[in-house]
Amino acid sequence: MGYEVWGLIRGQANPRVRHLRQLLGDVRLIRGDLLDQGSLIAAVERVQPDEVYNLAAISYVPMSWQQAELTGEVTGLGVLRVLEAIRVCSGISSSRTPGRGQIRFYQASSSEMYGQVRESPQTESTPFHPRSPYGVAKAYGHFLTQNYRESYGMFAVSGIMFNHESPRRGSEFVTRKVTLGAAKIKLGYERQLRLGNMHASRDWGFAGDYVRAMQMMLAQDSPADYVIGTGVTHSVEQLVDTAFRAVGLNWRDHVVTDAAFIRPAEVDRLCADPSKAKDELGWEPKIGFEELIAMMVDADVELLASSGGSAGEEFGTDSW
Ligand code: F7E
Repeated sequence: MGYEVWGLIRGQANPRVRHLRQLLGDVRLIRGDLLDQGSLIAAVERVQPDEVYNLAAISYVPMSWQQAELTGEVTGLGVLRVLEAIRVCSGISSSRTPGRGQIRFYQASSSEMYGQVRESPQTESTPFHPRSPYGVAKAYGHFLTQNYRESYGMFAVSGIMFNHESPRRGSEFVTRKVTLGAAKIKLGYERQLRLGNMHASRDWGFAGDYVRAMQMMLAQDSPADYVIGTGVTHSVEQLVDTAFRAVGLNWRDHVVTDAAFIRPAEVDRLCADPSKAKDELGWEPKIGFEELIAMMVDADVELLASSGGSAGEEFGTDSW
């Protein structure tokens, strides 16, 4: 698409950099940290971007109860620091002074903001009732993005992303935990998979489709927020059934529930209404649930076969 892409990395001798370079090829890396305002200003000054995508967060919901303050700092206030870096580097003062050539900003908002849902399916105007410190921090980032758009005329938009998955998903999240677990059991590396609430339901889509939506949102003539999801919901039990069937196993022979994975407050059921994205952006997901899970299971079988069963252990699938 003619993009020159820069990625922000944090920390000293960050062990993920080597892995990132293998995965991402042409992406250039620059140092910076969402906890450090100056580093973000320096990064924006150095790169002079046309578009900034804030996909960074502490994103594992259970961890947000363990490290609530850090989650607020990174997932919530981190958005403020990125917006401030853009504002300062663009020379925008207190007045509404949008101008040509302004930097466009995308914020990855989350369906976790709906939490205990007020209506179903969820649209851009459904009220929020977050159920975790993560959801609360995301709601802050969402409102702040709107506020910078309204206060300074910035081209700042939020995509309210429902769960988006791929073979690159960390193994602490339920889809990958299940596809990796099914593959390990199939290949004889493990016999059992321990999970939490099997009745929770999510609108799971393919991450590649969602990234396409982000880019479309920034290519519009005027800034607006959009719900991005498939409109189809499945339970964790249906997910497990689909993944185990993909490797010819019956999940009931292998899956046990474990209270260690039950959350202090649960989001029971999420389902997107992506009509606005369809009507205004022309966006639709290309990959459905069955195809997504089959893709993830196949990738995990292949990964395990080539790594001798150790795949996924760098993330761990322990209880929180
Ligand atoms: O849980 C249930 C769990 O951790 C999904 C993040 O990307 O999407 C993600 O958040 C459901 C929950 O994702 C296990 O209780 C049952 O109801 O895969 P998850 P999430 O919490 O929905 C949103 C949109 C984000 O923004 C987040 O950053 O599955 N569940 N048993 C389990 N979940 C996990 N992780 N592990 C289990 O053993």
